[in-house]
Amino acid sequence: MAPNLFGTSATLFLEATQQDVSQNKPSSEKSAAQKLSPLQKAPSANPKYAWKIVWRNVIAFFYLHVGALYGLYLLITAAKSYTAVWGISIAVFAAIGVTGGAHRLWAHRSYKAKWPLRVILMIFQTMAFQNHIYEWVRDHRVHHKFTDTDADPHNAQRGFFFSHMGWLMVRKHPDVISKGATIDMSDLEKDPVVVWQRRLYIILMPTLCFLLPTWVPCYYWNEKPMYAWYVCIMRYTLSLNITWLVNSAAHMYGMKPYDNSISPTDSLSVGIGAFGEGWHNYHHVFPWDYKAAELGNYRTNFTTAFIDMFAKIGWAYDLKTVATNIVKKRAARTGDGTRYERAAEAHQHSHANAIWGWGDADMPAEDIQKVQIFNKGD
Ligand code: ST9
Ligand code: ZN
Ligand code: ZN
Repeated sequence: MAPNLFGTSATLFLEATQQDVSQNKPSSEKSAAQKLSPLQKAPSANPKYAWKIVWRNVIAFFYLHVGALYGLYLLITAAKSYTAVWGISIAVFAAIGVTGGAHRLWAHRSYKAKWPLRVILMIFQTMAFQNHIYEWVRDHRVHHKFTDTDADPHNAQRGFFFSHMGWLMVRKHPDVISKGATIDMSDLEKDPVVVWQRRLYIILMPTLCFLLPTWVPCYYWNEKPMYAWYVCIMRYTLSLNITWLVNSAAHMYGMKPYDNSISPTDSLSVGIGAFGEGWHNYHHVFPWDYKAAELGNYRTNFTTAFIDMFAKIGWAYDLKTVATNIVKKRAARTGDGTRYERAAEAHQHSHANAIWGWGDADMPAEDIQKVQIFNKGD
């Protein structure tokens, strides 16, 4: 099931086929098409590829952003302070569900979690409505494996807007689907928590992301339903935009200390806003590190603090990280020299297969042998 905004199929709604981005077009026509279409900066390798706008999503995102502005206005002028505290709490839980759950646990397998923690993370991730775990992970693994190509669902080579939110308003490039089919998802298919969430997502998601967050302020402190609703819309839209910055800003602005040949960057501001997910150059090079950063600095990495806290009671275990000498060696070979000095014979390109995380068949043997594992469980 694809949990699109209003159901499993977008075909029920009005769609518009836009310009063909065929490389066979004359160059004058091609540059005109590029000017018209910010989504089409990078020409497709597939001459048949034409992009289709999913108007249902365009309208939904328009409503969310206008509603979010109104929610902000109500929050400042009229809503009760409890409503604000409640909104912030939901946003924090939902963020942890994405970062600690969908991202570091399920997508990258950078640690393991006992079932009670997996259930908590699944509930939190459902509150975030960023698609169910299975779909989120599939898109994210494809993003890591085929970064900066047409098979990358939010390919940053197609511009800021596309990688930020435009990718959710058009049909996927066929390469995403064909190359995505090569990604191993068997671990998620075996996890009952993931399977159960996927099956019930159509009920769980609206309840946990919209209905409950709106109902609680009305019932417990007599908030006006309209205020509670628009504050809920604001919380959701803001959380989406902060998440999307990891795909847009953290693929464009910042340093590349570990691999200079890929678009992901290390970005302090995204790191703080996105609960520790802004160390994106490091993360793309070492996606199996549970800290998603070289340094486990809690000030910019609240998610690491959360995982460490659950490691103390044994619910999070097999926390994987990368030895400093491996990090240094890689940075010297392919980094931009901003954190570690580049070796004299440093390469311009990494020559390394991109990998999606722990368990990817292309993981270098040295990285597997030299992995550091904390709080060993099984
Ligand atoms: C959202 C996700 O916002 C955000 C993800 C961000 C990730 C960031 C990661 C960074 C780290 C984490 C940072 C967190 C920070 C948090 C801080 C918070 C304060 N492989 O998709 P469909 C196949 S979601 C293989 O419909 P279309 C598959 O067979 C926002 N196969 O494609 C599939 O069928 P099924 C809310 C694939 O028709 C079939 O194709 N959600 C793959 O082109 C159809 O798939 C929305 O807005 C693949 N990768 O439609 C929903 N993909 O699923 C928006 C597809 O049954 N989405 N297949 O197996 C849609 O409406 C549609 O997906 C579409 C494309 C229109 C975009
Ligand atoms: Zn990742
Ligand atoms: Zn990325």
